[in-house]
Amino acid sequence: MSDETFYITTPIYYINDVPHLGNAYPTVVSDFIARFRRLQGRRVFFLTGTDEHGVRIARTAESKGLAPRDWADQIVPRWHDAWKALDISYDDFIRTTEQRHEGPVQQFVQALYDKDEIYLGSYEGLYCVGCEAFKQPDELVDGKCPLHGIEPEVVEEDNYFFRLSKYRDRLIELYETDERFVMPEVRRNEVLGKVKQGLQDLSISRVSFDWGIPIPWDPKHVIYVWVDALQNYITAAGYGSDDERFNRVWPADIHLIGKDIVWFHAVIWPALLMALDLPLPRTVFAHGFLLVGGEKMSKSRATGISPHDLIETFGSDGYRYYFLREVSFGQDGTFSWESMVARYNSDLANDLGNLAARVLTMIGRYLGGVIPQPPEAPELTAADDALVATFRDSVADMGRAVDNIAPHEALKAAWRFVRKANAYVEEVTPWTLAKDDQQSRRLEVVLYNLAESLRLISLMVSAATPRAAQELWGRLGLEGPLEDTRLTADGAWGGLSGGLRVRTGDPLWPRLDAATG
Ligand code: ME8
Repeated sequence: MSDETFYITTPIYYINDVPHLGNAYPTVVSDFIARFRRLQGRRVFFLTGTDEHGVRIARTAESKGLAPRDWADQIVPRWHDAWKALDISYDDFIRTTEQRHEGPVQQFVQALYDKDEIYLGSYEGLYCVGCEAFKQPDELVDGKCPLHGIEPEVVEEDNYFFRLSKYRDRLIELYETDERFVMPEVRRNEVLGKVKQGLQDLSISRVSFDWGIPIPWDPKHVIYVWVDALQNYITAAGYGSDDERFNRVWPADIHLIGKDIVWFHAVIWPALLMALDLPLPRTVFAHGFLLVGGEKMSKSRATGISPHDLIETFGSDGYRYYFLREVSFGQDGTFSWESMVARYNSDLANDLGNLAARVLTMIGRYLGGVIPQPPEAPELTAADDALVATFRDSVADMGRAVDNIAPHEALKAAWRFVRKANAYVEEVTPWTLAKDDQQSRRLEVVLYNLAESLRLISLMVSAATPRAAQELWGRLGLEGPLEDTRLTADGAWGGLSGGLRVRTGDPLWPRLDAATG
């Protein structure tokens, strides 16, 4: 199992604009999970990218007076920049306009056609350009798409259709037998209910515009942007270009997406894969929306805030930590400046920042800055045992929470240990021990335990706050990138060697004033 590649994906984003907090959200969460799996020693493939075809992008480019391709080439670097600023450790970034994607997508669609999974028909429907999808009249509110607040356009054209309706029973069986296929459960039930009501065949080509991948046997049609986009998950893994790699990497373990695009991922995508007898992704996890003042944040509404605006104040770590910890993953979350400052101050500046500062300062002051030798078992007291027990429980809880795709629970578990270490300081009062010569070995033991706690905490928080974790690691006198460490090998209590020289320094997270910004 552990030799298998752990494959996680974000949605590939529309490039009608630069990234906003909503797009950064699944990207940060995927990065956290990818980093945590690497820490557990897994081979990881973490994919993100951009969705560049379709009417929406064609119109955006037109409004800028540019060809779609030129617009794409101009804006994609801004997406790279945002992910760099957030320390996103993706292994690959796919663009749907790349040859490595377009060729295999044509192969895929041709294979469907050859198997008679596709036929020519005509369609009349209401198309929402924001969703890049046809809408049923009962999905509209006051004649408008509830997600985009715009009236869909009437489209009537000859289209190729995929025989989606044929897969209804197999899909129902999938949702009913595999409870991890669509998560969380509320989304699985929604999808199950909707599919039970019936499935219509899916229009998979368009003729009225040409910004897309041509249908290989009838190039005046372009492939429907969603059918094109979904395939990024397999083309980046080697489908149609590198079979050996594809077999090794695919299926994805997690497609992390927002709840707005569950239908495409949990219904259309598995049906397309079933049609070609390809393995299905293991889990489609749909997270909730980030809301500002009660409204969904989006590129087309004025509530879009740039990640850069927040990174300036909170740093990449503070940004990542807030969204990972504050929102119950899977539910909607409300972003506010005040809650971000409060979370930063309480968890980062106070709990962890103070612990690090106190421990490093005491090692400096009482032990000349050198980590003492590890204690032998008989030297340990009940207080020490309780500290170690909390470490073991919280690291195990963290692993379970990541398995359940619950980053907020994972960090809650890590912080239980951070708070326990602070409570231990209060309990063993090293400053009292320092006044008593008889207690010099006891002082060494407790400061060893605290330094070891800091080492393990750097490991545990490194997937969420990689910069501070690396800094803390270095201040403990440990060398090398934290990214090369493994929980399996380095995550056992007692792994810290005596004799290392620690370094104090500026606060890891200076406290923020509530009025900042
Ligand atoms: O749908 N809160 O791209 P997209 C939380 N290209 N998450 C949000 C959000 C918000 N307010 N707004 C957006 C597309 N998101 C397609 C995907 S995948 C094969 C193709 C996140 O640019 C959320 O994860 O509209 C959502 O699913 C994704 O951004 C959609 O980004």
